[in-house]
Amino acid sequence: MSPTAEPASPGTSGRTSRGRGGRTDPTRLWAPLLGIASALGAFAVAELVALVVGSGSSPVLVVGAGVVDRVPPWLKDFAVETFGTADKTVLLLGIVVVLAVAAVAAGILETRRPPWGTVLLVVVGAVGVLAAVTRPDATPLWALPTVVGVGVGIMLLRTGAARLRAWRGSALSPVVAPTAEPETPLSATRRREALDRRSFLVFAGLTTATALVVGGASRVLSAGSRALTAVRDAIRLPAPAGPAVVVPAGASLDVPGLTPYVTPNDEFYRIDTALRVPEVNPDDWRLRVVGLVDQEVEISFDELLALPLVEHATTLTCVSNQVGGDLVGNAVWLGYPLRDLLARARPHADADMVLSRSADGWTASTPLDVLTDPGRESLLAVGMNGEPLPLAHGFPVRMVVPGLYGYVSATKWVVELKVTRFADDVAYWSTRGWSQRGPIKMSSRIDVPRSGASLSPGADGDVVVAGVAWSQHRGIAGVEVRVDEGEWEQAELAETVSADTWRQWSWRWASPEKGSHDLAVRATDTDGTVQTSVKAPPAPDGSSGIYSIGVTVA
Ligand SMILES: Nc1nc2c(c(=O)[nH]1)N[C@H]1C(S)=C(S)[C@@H](COP(=O)(O)O)O[C@H]1N2
Ligand SMILES: [Mo]
Repeated sequence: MSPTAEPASPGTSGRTSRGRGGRTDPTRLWAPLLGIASALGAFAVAELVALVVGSGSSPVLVVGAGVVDRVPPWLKDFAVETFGTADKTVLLLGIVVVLAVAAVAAGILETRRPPWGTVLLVVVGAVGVLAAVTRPDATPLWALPTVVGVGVGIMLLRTGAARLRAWRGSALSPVVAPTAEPETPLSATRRREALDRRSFLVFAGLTTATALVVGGASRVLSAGSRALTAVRDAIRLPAPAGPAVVVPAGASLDVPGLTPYVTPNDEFYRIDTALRVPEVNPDDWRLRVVGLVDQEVEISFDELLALPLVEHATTLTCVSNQVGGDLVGNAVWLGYPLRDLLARARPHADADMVLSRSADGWTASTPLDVLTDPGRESLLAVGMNGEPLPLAHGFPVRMVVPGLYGYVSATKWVVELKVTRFADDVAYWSTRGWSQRGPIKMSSRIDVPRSGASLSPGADGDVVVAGVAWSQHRGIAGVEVRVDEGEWEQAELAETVSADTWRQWSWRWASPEKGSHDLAVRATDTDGTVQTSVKAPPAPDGSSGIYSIGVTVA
């Protein structure tokens, strides 16, 4: 046993004698809690200030957004793959945990070693300010919520720490000469301790209560999205000027568990860098076409709705989708052809790209010739499956381009189109290791049966295998299924409304043998190209490879 473990050391014996009567050091419990209470106060005030400064300037959100922007491709892949659409919640939780640890540390430091708690808060505040002012859509004012919040937090922390130290002093002060003048010194000490304790606890309690009330109130007041939802609900979209999309019954096979041909809006995958859905009021919305053009164009939402709109079904796909993954969805979009809008602006001959920008500063680079192609319905979309765009899918206006991954084409909350050149401008994900151009790779997926399923063949002894396949803009011409190392066998294709959507397929597996089997699928497009078996990860330009699952026939 080490010598310092003996109760003979000065520190230990001193504390033992002072701790008589059950009195212990109150800072052990209360210093960390003081840190948390001060942090709550800081955040409540920051949220309140953020209300005035503007949505998006709230400290946790700007720090989160800063983290999102600095995430390397492999980590983005990992997060999307592991947490799916919950990746944002996980990130925000992570930030809250880090902040809570910092708050506890600040409470302990400021109580024990002032002013190190203050120093810690200043450092955390500096990070927050930096994150805020470097947001692409930030004004210098965005520093204000963090500055005011941290200022208030430091005040609370210092005041609380001083009171806590006073309480500690009286709680641990030695009881002098218990034999002389019985009762008096002891009760005097206790009275002082009680006063100090009360002074601290009232302060800490008031701080916490006020923080919760103020924080809660700012949250309620910031629920502007409710107001925006009402605005969205009141919008009546015009009918398309051209033919409406009519989905034939034959596009949807009657196989339970098969992905529907048209994805309902509330089941449509959502991918974007926005931690809080940007709130763009259609009354304030403007789209500007700028850059290498003869004529800059600006258009309002009402002007857009008054133009002849077309309806077109397009299947969106995320470049982060793994082979067999579900970051893909099909919708009927209503919008104005981008080629018509660009024609008004008259792009210069040396331009080859359109850099589209969203209200929250995100960008995508789309080849100009894809957008001006008379044979391709690239839309400035306002409607999705017969409704105004949902807030999370780009309300009030987004881009939809058949055949390109979303990260280079599908800008939500779009506010600017800059006609430019690939040599001169690089978009958001392309500065983070992803390819500048992103045509969608042909792919196919088995939805039924599920991977790992244990199957009992139907009355006829057969098993139905079904799924979807896509090769946007070229279109799917065939799908084949293979059992184990057998031959590729032709599946049946459902109907489709255009080459820009996926197609359902099904295949009847006749009298499968009992035991474990692998099922694989591959597609062929209308050019006769067969889906590659070469495996590629999502980064830098989309996954490839053959999807296969294991099943057991009982
Ligand atoms: N403003 C903005 N638009 C964006 C993105 C984004 O991060 N911000 N992500 C893009 C990506 S990567 C994809 S795959 C599609 C997804 O569109 P969805 O969420 O409507 O499915 O949106 C694109 N548009
Ligand atoms: Mo994406």
